[in-house]
Amino acid sequence: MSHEIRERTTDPLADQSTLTSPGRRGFLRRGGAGAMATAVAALATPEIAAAQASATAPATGADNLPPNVPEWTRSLGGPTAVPYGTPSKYETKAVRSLYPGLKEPMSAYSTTPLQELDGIITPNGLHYERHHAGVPTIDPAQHRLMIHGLTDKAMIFTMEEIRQFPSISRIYFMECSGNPSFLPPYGKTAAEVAGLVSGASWTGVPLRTVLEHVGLKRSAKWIVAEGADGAAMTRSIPIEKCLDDVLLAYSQNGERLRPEQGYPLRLFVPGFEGNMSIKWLRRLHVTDKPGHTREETAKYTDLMADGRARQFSFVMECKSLITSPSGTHKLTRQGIHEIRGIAWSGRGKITGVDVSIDGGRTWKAAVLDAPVLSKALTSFRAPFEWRGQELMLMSRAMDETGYVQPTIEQLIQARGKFSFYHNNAIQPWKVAASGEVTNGRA
Ligand SMILES: Nc1nc2c(c(=O)[nH]1)N[C@H]1C(S)=C(S)[C@@H](COP(=O)(O)O)O[C@H]1N2
Ligand SMILES: [Mo]
Repeated sequence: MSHEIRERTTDPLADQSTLTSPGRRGFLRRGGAGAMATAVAALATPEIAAAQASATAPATGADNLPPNVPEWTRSLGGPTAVPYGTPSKYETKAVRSLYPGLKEPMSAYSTTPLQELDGIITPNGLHYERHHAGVPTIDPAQHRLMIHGLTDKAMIFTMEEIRQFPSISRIYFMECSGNPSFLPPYGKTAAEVAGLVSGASWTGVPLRTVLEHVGLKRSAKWIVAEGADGAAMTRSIPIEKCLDDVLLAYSQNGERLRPEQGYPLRLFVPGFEGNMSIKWLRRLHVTDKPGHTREETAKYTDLMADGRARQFSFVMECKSLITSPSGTHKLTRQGIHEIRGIAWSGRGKITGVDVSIDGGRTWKAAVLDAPVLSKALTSFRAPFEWRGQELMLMSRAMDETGYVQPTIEQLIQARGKFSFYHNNAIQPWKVAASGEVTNGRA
């Protein structure tokens, strides 16, 4: 519709630009909005009327379509300074939902609605969640971080003391290692397929700074981190990583952590599987060996084809996902469209993403949007043409180590059929002749 109007520059409706120019307010005040609407309606042509009828807006909303002046332009808006802003009430699809198959919300996952979002930052209310025992309500004044073990001194910090250390902000992705599981049912939407990944700007104190403050003994090789939730989730992190880029994070996208993300303090372990970023962090035990906790023995190990389990598979390997068009989307016209998606690697920067529309027979390079940051989501885009034929859309990412995202067949070949975590396989989306998009793996 907007396309139609732009082409018709000789049409009287080209004057419509006056409707949106800043000067219109004055006009409205002088002539009155009603008079304006009538004047413009008189310019309507049969072509425009037909285009309006075919527009997707509901019939009842037709009064708000050009050439009329919509009702919201003819009235005063809502109040200013709502204490905390929320998205438009029309954005009903941009919400988290329980991971498919899960019914109870305590030891559960919820997914980021990737197919509704753009760019590399996930809004805080939509960051994916994974809780082993629900979300605790923690009074920051009563929260403490204890550091002990192979340190020169054992120390307990208040939140204020932690925030007084020099801080940094970094944009990173976080992904659950169970994203997605190898097992059916395969999801319908991008969120159901791989919505346990999000991106945010995290602010906090480099763990290294605080470790230098307490002093590490030479024998310190691991740090066992423990959460204050009912699960007391506990994981061991190698000391080299702790001294590299691990954060004691207290803010996310500029505001304090959300309770779901670990308020008031979480560990953030860039590029490693999400379960190591212990939320509601209360204790760091510096040791000379890993804790071999429940979360690194019974859980979060990868059963291999020979029956042995791979332990401490920390890094989230390079991966990409087409978010648009993706499952449940629909192409409504033939012509040029755009593949959009996100790519990420726990080993560093994304160096390229290839896309295919013919199920992997031919590939071409997508454009990466700036910024391309290490261990962060990276946006990619690629145009493609749709002439009503069936397509199989795919993307495959590469990172700065030269690693290329595998197919599911390659992954199963390397790891056998019994692995549950660390599935970074290429995800296909099928476009039907009707334009409807569904999971190509279903
Ligand atoms: N204390 C605690 N930390 C935790 C968890 C938990 O249940 N309790 N879940 C872990 C898992 S499995 C993941 S994937 C990430 C999820 O972080 P998010 O909910 O902020 O996305 O937190 C990790 N840290
Ligand atoms: Mo996880």
